[in-house]
This record gives sequence, structure tokens and C-alpha cells, in this order.
Amino acid sequence: MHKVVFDGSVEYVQVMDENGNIDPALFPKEVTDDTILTMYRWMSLLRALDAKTLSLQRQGRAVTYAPSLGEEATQIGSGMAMREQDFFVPNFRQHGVYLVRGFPLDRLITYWRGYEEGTQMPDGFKGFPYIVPVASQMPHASGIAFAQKYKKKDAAVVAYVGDGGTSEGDFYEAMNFSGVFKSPLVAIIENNQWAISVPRSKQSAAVTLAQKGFAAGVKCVQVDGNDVIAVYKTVRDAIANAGDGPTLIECVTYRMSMHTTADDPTKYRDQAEVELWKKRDPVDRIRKYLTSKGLWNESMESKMQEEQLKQVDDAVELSEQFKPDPKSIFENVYSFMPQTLKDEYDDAVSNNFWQG
Ligand SMILES: Cc1ncc(C[n+]2csc(CCOP(=O)(O)OP(=O)(O)O)c2C)c(N)n1
Ligand SMILES: [Mg+2]
Repeated sequence: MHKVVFDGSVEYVQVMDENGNIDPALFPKEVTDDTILTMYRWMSLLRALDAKTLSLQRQGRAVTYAPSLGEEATQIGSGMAMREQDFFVPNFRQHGVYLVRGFPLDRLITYWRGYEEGTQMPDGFKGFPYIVPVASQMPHASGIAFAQKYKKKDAAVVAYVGDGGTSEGDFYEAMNFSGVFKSPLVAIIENNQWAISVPRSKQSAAVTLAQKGFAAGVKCVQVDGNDVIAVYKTVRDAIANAGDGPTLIECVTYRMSMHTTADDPTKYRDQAEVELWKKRDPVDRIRKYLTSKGLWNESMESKMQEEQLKQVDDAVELSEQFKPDPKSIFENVYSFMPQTLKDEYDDAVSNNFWQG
């Protein structure tokens, strides 16, 4: 006997094309003009934060930064699709998700200025700190999702991983566990085409990264990650179905800037590729749509830009008032301070270690 026992295919979702034209059949009913204006304002604020934090780093006022330029639709669309009770688990680039979920702007800046205190989560905040070891957040997210199901909570976990991160064992293990236990996990691959200097073409021979979910029995879909409405719709649907099990969503986007401030993409990336993706800019796309509908104009744009610049400047000022407590390097390492650490702490205090 010879028969097909599995036949998978991956759908691609786009609601708004590069010129701001809408596919009415896919347009979500609950998305109003106001929703789209809100999406646009968040995306624009994220861009303002990006520009400011990058410039702080160049001035020596921030330690490092991982820009999200070009990836705004993926972050804002998915962030806005989450419900109050849903958790998110980021890697190190989802600043937009923090913003949409109400995390204070100054705290994010504090983190990138080099202080871990910046991402100590406010009480009750349903998000996790930035996670730098690539894909290590995925097993955590899978466990948190399993816990929601185990405790019979109506909450989903939205987790983010890069295209590079999908090559890690942690990614596969998280997919497998979530598939077996049908956990309410929505895993988003923020495929920005690069993992530092490794291009998507060298990352995997798979036609899509979304199909990596098939082997784990996880629903998979690919979406235009520069189309905020498509991302919103796809993530919202996955959350609505999270009670039946996990979904893996590949958002196809582009890292228009550097990997981090320690990187120089001109050393390995063709500028023509960047120019091509500029035509698919997620922020321009939605501005074109709003303008064509008479919902946006130049004076609204300049007023918003001015307000957001001030909002970011005020957040920087607030962040720069933050004075870290040097003793904190000894605290929160263990549930109690072991003698060896206590000895070092006493030594530091008696030598006035933090007075310079
Ligand atoms: C386990 C591990 N290996 C290597 C690194 C160094 N590193 C940091 S980011 C990165 C590339 C990540 O690429 P991707 O997953 O596509 O995410 P992106 O940076 O594009 O958002 C690497 C190799 C790391 N942080 N952790
Ligand atoms: Mg990447």
C-alpha cells in the first residue's frame, strides 16, 4: 500500500497591500477607523522611541539597543490583538508590544541605558522581561501556557522568536510540548530576514518558517508582517482558538536597521535589498490608507510627531533621574544571601565600593 498520510500547506494572509488597498473579504468587522488610527499612533510612537534610543546610545547615554525599525506592524498588530488576561513573552526586540500593553516608556529606556531594574515588571503586568539568550524564552512560554490550561484560566500566551531563533532546540522543544498538551500558546516568528549577519536563505531550507509547526502538530500560518491589520486579525483568531491548542504564526517583515548598536549591516548586506523593503514600509502603508480615506493629513501628522517627540523626551528625562542602588547586584540572586556572597557584600560596604 502506498498513500499520503500527511499533506500540509501554509496559508499566507494579507489584508492591506503595499499601497494601502484593502481586501474587503478579509477585513475584520470589529476594526474601525479609530482602531486603525490607534494602530498608526502606536507604530509612530515606536518609531520615535527607536530613533531616540539609538541616538542616546550614540551619545553614550545608553549602553546598547536593538532597533525595531521596519517591524512595527508585527509588534503593534499582535500587541493590540491580545486581551487583558493574555501574557506575552518577548525576546529582546518587542518594544512595541510593551508599549501597547501599557508598560511605562521611561522604564524601557532605563533598561537600554543598562539597568535591569527597567524591566522589573509592575505588579500584575502580564508580560515578561526582555530575554537575550536566543529562543530560551520559548520553553518558558510553553510552560506558562500549559499552566494556564492546567489552572483552567481563560488566558493565552503570546511568545516571540526571531527567524534565527527557530533553528534552536529550545524552539522545537517548546512547539512539541505545546502541541502534545494543546497548550494555549500563540508563537510568533518575527521573521525580519536576518539573524545578525545570517540571512534567512542560510537559516533554513524550508520554504516557510511557519511550517516548522507541522512536525509538532501545531497549526501554522504565514502573514504579511508589515500589514498591521493582517497581523492583528491572525493573532486575534489564534488567541480566540487557543483553547483548542497552539498556533505558530510567521510574520514576514524586515529589519530595516542594524541588529543592535554593536552591529554594522553595511558590512554584509546589500543596500538594494533595504531599498526594496522600504517600499513595503509598514508605517507608510497605513499612513497612505488613512490619508486616502480622508482620516489623516499633514497637519495631523506634524502635530502627532511633535507630541510624540515630547512624550519620548519626557520619558528620557524621567529615566535619567533613576538612580540604581549598587547593592542590588547582590540581591535577588538567591532567595537568601549565602555566606560567600555576604562576605563580598560586607567587603564592598567596608571599602565604599560604590562611591567610586
Ligand atoms: C543562545 C544564543 N546564541 C547566540 C546569541 C547571540 N545572538 C544574539 S541575537 C542573535 C541572532 C538572533 O536572530 P533572530 O532570532 O533572527 O532575531 P533578531 O535579532 O533578528 O530579532 C544571536 C546569534 C545569543 N544571544 N544566544
Ligand atoms: Mg531575525
